[in-house]
Amino acid sequence: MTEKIKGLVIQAQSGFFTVETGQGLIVCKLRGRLKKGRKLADLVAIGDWVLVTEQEPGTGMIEEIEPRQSMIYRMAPTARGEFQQVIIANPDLAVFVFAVAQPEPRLRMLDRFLVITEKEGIDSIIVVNKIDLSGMRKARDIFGHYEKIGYPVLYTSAIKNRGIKTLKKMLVGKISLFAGPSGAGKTSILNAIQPDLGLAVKEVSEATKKGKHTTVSRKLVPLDGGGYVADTPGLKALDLWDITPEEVDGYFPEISRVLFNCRFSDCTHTHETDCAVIEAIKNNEIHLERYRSYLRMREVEEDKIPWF
Ligand SMILES: Nc1nc2c(ncn2[C@@H]2O[C@H](COP(=O)(O)OP(=O)(O)O)[C@@H](O)[C@H]2O)c(=O)[nH]1
Ligand SMILES: [Mg+2]
Ligand SMILES: [Zn+2]
Repeated sequence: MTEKIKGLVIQAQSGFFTVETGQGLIVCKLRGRLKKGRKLADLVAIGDWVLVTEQEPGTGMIEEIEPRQSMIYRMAPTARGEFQQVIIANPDLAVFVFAVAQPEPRLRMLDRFLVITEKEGIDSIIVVNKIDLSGMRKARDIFGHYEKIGYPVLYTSAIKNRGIKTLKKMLVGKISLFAGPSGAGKTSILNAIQPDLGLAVKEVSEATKKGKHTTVSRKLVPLDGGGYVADTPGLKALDLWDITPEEVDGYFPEISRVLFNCRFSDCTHTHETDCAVIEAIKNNEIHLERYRSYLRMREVEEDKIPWF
């Protein structure tokens, strides 16, 4: 019997998967028996750990797929129903890049990203870029409350090369995903970390251009010091949304921390007296802007809040 070799899927394109193993790169197809049954999700994606057998040198077959710890996916409508496209499996870190100005930061977008990673249990860090335009004080005024929630916040300037070394260290040995609005400086930051890295990585962005329906290749771009940055072309942040209003509570850490103290178990955290969430807002333990994002995700209209 041919020996099974463990490896990491670092590229996926039209049914071919490049697997990095201790014995080099092996370009694999998926063993037919793995494809049996109703297929409503990508069976293999970049970031998956697999067992492969080598056929010819450098080519082989994926025989087994290890269980996934987490993933970033989008639901794509097809004739046979919603298909779960896996953008990346098992990312270690999501890096959300926002500019302190130019463009003005949209915290609603950041909060949506954070809810997605909370749902999947993926560690997140917030990179606040272009501090050369604002100074630290203004940057902290806008983003400081995220540190209190527990998210690492890193203040950078790609242009002045500030904070880049610290960020680079945080990426070593990890599989990281970069996301953020267009113009925030993702490409510039990646280029500052490693020459041409920004060119190699097309980010998850809030691009407004209509996506072209071409077959995309997804890959992990290697970092010099070990680790990878995920290249996830053509994906819009809004595509990732698959969260119902009912589950939102659990994905705001600072809200889920206090809501057990509400007097009634069916508290809606909007108008009730003795609501622990409202109490925490009044005590500055929950930031009002976070609460606004929370309301929006729960599809509660702000003018329904009597104490606003
Ligand atoms: N002032 C300032 N401008 C920056 C900084 N980082 C990037 N930029 C500029 O912001 C614009 C968008 O940067 P880019 O890296 O393409 O953003 P991306 O769309 O997120 O990849 C470019 O004109 C950059 O030169 C920064 O730290 N400070
Ligand atoms: Mg870019
Ligand atoms: Zn409540």
